[in-house]
Amino acid sequence: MNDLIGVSYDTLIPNNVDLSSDRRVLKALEKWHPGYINWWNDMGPSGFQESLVYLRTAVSVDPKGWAKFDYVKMPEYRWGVLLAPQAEDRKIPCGEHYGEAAWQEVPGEYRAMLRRLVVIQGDTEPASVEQQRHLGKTAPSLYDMRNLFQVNVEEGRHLWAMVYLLHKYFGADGRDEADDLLRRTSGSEEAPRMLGAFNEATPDWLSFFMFTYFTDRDGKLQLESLAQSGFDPLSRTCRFMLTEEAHHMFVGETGVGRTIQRTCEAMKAAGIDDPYDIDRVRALGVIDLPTIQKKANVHYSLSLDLFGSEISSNAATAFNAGIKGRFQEVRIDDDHQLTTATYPVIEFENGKITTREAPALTAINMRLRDDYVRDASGGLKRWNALIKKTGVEFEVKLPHQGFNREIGTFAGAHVTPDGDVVSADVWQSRRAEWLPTKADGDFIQSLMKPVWEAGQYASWIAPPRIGIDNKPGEFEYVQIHMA
Ligand code: BYC
Ligand code: FE
Ligand code: FE
Repeated sequence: MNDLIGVSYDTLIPNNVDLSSDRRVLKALEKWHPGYINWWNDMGPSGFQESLVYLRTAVSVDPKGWAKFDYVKMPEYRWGVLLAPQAEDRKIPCGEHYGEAAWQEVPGEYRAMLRRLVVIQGDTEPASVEQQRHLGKTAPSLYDMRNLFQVNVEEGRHLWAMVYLLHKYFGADGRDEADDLLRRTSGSEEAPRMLGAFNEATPDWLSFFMFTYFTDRDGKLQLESLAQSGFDPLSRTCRFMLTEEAHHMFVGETGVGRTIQRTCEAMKAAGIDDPYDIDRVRALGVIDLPTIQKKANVHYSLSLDLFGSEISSNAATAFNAGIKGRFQEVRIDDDHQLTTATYPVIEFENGKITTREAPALTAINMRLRDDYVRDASGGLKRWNALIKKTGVEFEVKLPHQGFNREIGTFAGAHVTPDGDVVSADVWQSRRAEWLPTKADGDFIQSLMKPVWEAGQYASWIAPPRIGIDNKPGEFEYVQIHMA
């Protein structure tokens, strides 16, 4: 029974994949569901499970009308399985099967590779919810608290998206993988999450905004490349996830922007011109710009690690198989097989940073990371325009790609944010200029005081320019009922 907009509510799990006539998968998902709810209650937003949150729920995959806003208790959010509409006659866009019909079932020879990618993607989603679970308690406003919870429930839905694929297409080992996605935990010693950045702490709201700006953007680029997959169900689910992802990056960009705005306004009002006059700036109850830069440095460098090694046979194999494409593969004007093409790859060797042409097929990760760097630089231009408008002289910059890296050619290298190669000793002695220190963290923590009156904002952040769903400034985005 489908309603007008194509999403069916006749099972526990809203969906547009006709679950009600797919008893096997429906049963498997219904069996997985209680474990998910337990995970959400244990590892999801701490302390706010009883609160009413003004959330958007996906009720359609039509780009014009997919969302509905209403007050919801988070554990009652309708996490659904929603795929973008099937494109007619879709072809495999790259690799050795280029131009063949896209797969509707898992091609046997690529089963293991596909499963691995789906599992890695799925693993990051709950990880981010775990990383952010304590932030509600120090929300700088109800507006921000609501945005945090919106991001959290949608990351929960992204987990559902991958779990659906595992149950539907990967049989018994898919079921085991789906269970393991609820077993690993961010930061755990025994069973950590799979990728580096997802085991780091998100200790404060500035980190949350930087994470949604920089790390959710890795999500965007990875989803873009999985949206090019020749395995059509993966492509379709990623295409819909991308519509939600846009909001996460909006939360990050505007969150950092509002923080910067408030700092500059407070400096101007107090007659402070020097952004490095840190004690005086901090005494105003705002976060000094150099510390904001340091936070950007950490989150950007951790996010660059998520692209894997510049030269990768895994990535070449996935591309060649037609399992993972390049960013906007179908718009690229080439043979989509990369039989002879080369691509410039950055390399650290014998203490020097150089660039060399490598076979493009092996440089898929490098290329996606370049696309990411371009995408990530947009927000910095807008942040810097905000600063300039207030008359403060400061520019937020992306550090060099070699700075603070643990994966790829720069792992173990000592590169400054400006891109100079220095000795380990020099790097260590200047570390505190580039990355947040314990004292920086403590200072930020001291500002993280909850503000729970509608329309009020913490000292360190400017109000948003417009409300969510066009709500007025005084709107009560969260009705708090503590558990
Ligand atoms: N940490 O050939 P290599 C998101 C491993 S974020 C730990 O260099 P490959 C989200 C790698 O697994 C998007 N290990 O790399 C954001 C491999 O191990 P094995 C998540 C790492 O495979 C915010 C070995 O090193 N989705 O959605 O080409 C909130 C050599 O690998 C790391 C995806 O990532 C690391 N950083 O590329 C919520 C898409 N980097 O197999 C959600 C799926 C590499 O030798 N994943 N390794 O044991 C992929 O496409 C690829 O696996 C990667 C790595 C891009 C991650
Ligand atoms: Fe996600
Ligand atoms: Fe996200």
